[in-house]
Amino acid sequence: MDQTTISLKALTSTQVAHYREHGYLSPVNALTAGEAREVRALVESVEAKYDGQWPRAWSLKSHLIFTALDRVVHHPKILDAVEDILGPDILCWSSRWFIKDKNDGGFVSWHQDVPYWGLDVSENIVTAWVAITPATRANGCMKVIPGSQRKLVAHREGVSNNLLLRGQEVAVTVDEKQAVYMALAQGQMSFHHGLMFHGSEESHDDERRLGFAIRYIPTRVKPIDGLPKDSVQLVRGVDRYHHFNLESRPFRDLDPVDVARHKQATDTYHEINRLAVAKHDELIAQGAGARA
Ligand SMILES: O=C(O)CCC(=O)C(=O)O
Repeated sequence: MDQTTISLKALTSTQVAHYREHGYLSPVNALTAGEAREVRALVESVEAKYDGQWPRAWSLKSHLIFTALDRVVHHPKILDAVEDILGPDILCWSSRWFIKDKNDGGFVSWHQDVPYWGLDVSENIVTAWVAITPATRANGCMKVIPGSQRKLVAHREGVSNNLLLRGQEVAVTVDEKQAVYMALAQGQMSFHHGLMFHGSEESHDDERRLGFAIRYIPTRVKPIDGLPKDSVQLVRGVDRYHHFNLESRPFRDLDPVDVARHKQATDTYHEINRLAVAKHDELIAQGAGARA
């Protein structure tokens, strides 16, 4: 989409140009501090029932089973800004919790996202990373390498203590001096492109770091051939392509029907994640990279 011919809803043309050139944008206002506090209260009430930890089974796509998280994924301030980046027809492909506590050892190695998602890597795929608590250098805010979104690179897996599902890490040297740290106030968000090199360090701070990462894609995005059919939620506009099954919104927390559908959706996610890895080398050999 030619961004110069549409009127922007939330971002300035300078912010959109920054995202397009550098692959990230931060900070962007999203939730009010009060809205973020309500989400934190939900998370901590759930954690209190499950040995003080957010259940692993609900790490992904928890917006399908909790109404407060559904509201975040559909929040007009977030979607207006996402629309400025992706255009009017938007799917939420997934969401994911990244939670760190002081000295828990959790970190995220440098990696790119889309190669693990079974989606066309040349597409403009964006994560809105929403700070449910303040994200700072001390508690391990996210860091990015500007401009790294232009090319898909090889990854290795199994880096321990990594918060990522497969412990993946780019198999190239990263110049840490180029890193930009995306500190956020409570309720703010950052955007990063799906091929951006990004990661984060361990927390050494008393302030918990609760990050809710929401993955948005334009409806036109094609899944890679040969994978199980994935599911997504239409959050704005119209889906004229029907590349995915459509997910429904929850009307109350943990409705058994929603919980069963959520399990099916996340099982498919894991299966795609596993199979997509095998396609990496093929894509790298083709010189795959970002179009947007
Ligand atoms: O929360 C973090 O530190 C990393 C987040 C991340 O890897 C992602 O949103 O893809």
